[in-house]
Amino acid sequence: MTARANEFDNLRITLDPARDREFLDSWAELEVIGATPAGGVERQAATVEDGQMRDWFSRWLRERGFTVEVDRIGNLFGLLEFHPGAPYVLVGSHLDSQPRGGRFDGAYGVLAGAVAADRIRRQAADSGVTPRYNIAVVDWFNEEGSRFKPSLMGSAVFTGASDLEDTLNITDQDGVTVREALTVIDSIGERDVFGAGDGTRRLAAYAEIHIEQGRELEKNNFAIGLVDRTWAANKYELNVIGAQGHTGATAIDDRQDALLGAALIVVALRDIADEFGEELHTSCGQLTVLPNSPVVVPREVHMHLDLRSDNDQLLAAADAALRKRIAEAEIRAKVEVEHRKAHVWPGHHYQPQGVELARAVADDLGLTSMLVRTRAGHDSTNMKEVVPSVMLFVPSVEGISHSEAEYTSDEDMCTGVDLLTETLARMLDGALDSAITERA
Ligand code: HGY
Ligand code: MN
Ligand code: MN
Repeated sequence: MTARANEFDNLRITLDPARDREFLDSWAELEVIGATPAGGVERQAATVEDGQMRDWFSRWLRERGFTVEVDRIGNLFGLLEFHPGAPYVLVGSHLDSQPRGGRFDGAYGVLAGAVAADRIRRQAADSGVTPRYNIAVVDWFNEEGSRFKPSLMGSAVFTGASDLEDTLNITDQDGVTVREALTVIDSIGERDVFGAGDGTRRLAAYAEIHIEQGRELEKNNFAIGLVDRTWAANKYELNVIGAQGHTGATAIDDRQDALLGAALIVVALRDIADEFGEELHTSCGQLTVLPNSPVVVPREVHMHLDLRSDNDQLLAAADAALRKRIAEAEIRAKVEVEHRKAHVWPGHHYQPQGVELARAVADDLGLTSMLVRTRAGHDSTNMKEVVPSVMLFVPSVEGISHSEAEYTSDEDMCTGVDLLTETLARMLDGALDSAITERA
């Protein structure tokens, strides 16, 4: 299905089954960590399985000569320093997963980045020619945001978008803090790996590869997605407050049913999506019902919702529609709705120089590529605000993600590793030096 070139002029990358094998052998070791019986994985942030994965990955890095360091929010780095003091090009993604998640989301990008970096290390050793910049590989802590909210946690602290202390004090549903959970898996460092305060100062650029989690590449039969923009997201944490009562005895008119209020909001989300069309995605992914007992009218429901769109104005209109429907739900169910927290990211562009660089590499490798917008959040969503960033996609079968049925073929993964290796090599030689970040 995927177009892969067999030979090129003046290029370091050629189709090479032995090299693919290196990636695939490591992948076979990695994908079983936290495996679920139905073919997925469960490695939520800072759980035992996430810790096992991080230990495996640290060993993998050390065996190949990387120096492993963990920063104060648990981001795990593998460093290859060719020139002491020179900036780094960072490449990676995340090793944590959703509950009963897919094997590929995040983990593919971390291993692809590590293998790409390792190929460049070996090439430098063989040729005696070192890149201009140093290389760092990263496993961002808690990209998924399932156990600890919000998502994109490690990269948000790294880029200064979130406060370190506040983040370390965030708790999971059992009241365990991020700090405690990271301590349990022995994965919390004492310093900022790239210098105090501003981790981005010593970075020249960032690259990430990921499965598409959508159908565009598959539908159009393209090998590579060049991500030029991210959809905006508004995530909300609501608390619906009613009054506890007897499900049999309390008169319907007397009830303040928090679950009814929550249900009305869930239905409103779908109605709003239907009304606004394909440019808006809405959902509620988590409800915590209190006391969650069969004969008790629920007194309280915590809800996590999200609204996403490529269009900022449409998102604002959807937000207004949702607020109106929440007010209606309050009246109908006789409940009060508190907005506890929100996590918002705007619909920004990636630097065009990064997109063009990746397109040129894909062309040189004989790979078909197309522009795509990411609807999912990625750590590059944070990184592109502070350093020139490249975001690449490989196809996802049927676009299925956050599911045990998530699948990307070996061939597509290996193609992505080749593309990433060459893109990284050019970034290490300064290909994105002229790109400007939005927040610079
Ligand atoms: O898209 C998301 O919200 C997740 O962080 N990847
Ligand atoms: Mn991901
Ligand atoms: Mn994910």
